[in-house]
Amino acid sequence: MRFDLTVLIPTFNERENIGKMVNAVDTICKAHSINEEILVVDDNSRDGTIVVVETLMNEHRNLHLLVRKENRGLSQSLYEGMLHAQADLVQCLDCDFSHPPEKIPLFYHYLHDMGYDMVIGSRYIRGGEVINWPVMRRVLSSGAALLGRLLIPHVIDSGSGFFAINRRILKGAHLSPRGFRMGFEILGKANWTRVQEIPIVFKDREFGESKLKFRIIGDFLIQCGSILKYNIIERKSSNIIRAWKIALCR
Ligand SMILES: Nc1nc2c(ncn2[C@@H]2O[C@H](COP(=O)(O)OP(=O)(O)OP(=O)(O)O)[C@@H](O)[C@H]2O)c(=O)[nH]1
Ligand SMILES: [Mg+2]
Repeated sequence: MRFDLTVLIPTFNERENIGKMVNAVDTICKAHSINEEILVVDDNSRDGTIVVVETLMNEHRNLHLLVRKENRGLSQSLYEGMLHAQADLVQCLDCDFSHPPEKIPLFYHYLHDMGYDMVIGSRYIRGGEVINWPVMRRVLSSGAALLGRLLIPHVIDSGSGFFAINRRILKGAHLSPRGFRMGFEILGKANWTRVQEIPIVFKDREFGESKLKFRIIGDFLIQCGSILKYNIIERKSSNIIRAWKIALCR
């Protein structure tokens, strides 16, 4: 079967959320005539997430599951999911309802009808918002967004995690996914020309445990170094220069 879109949902111990999220995605896509594959990429959860997905697969023929047994990590899971996706257009979406699935048709519109290479759900542009986050979390997230803008200045919220791409931009790019910011890795190294941000309201999770650890700050700093090296020393990409040109011309 040919799919219009692959919705990639990374999971690690998301038993309380995954069923609701699969149903929500399916309902929204069907209502907008989007023939979607839902690909759950799980890092060998021990809480029953896998059984929930396997049961749902009996009623959702478009639901697929990839269970990874090694090298756990969010960005690695997303990358592996992108390589396994059956559609050219891929939407990444957290399982905990922090990313509103109702926005998927708008991401799809920008990719499919308007030909954008990447669409990013932004918490920090007009109309975007974060609800229920403690002050510390807001400070760290805004700081990381600012640091990201030193490298890719035309994108305000490179780390939102709610983004969609046309997979053609990955061709020939040597990504080294680590940490939580796969969208930033793509912005730094893949072959995009047109990127669009759309506002999203990001809500803190209600169910399940956070997997975020302080070490993702270190992962992000290493990732910034890797993107700088890729662009400036190895000259495998001119994304940083392109992003600065776009930002300065605005
Ligand atoms: N496959 C996989 N998924 C992960 C991993 N870590 C987190 N996830 C999933 O990635 C998404 C984002 O993780 P969260 O724990 O919600 O991280 P966050 O949104 O930054 O933090 P909180 O919302 O506070 O929990 C969720 O769907 C998680 O289940 C991982 O190591 N492997
Ligand atoms: Mg979350």
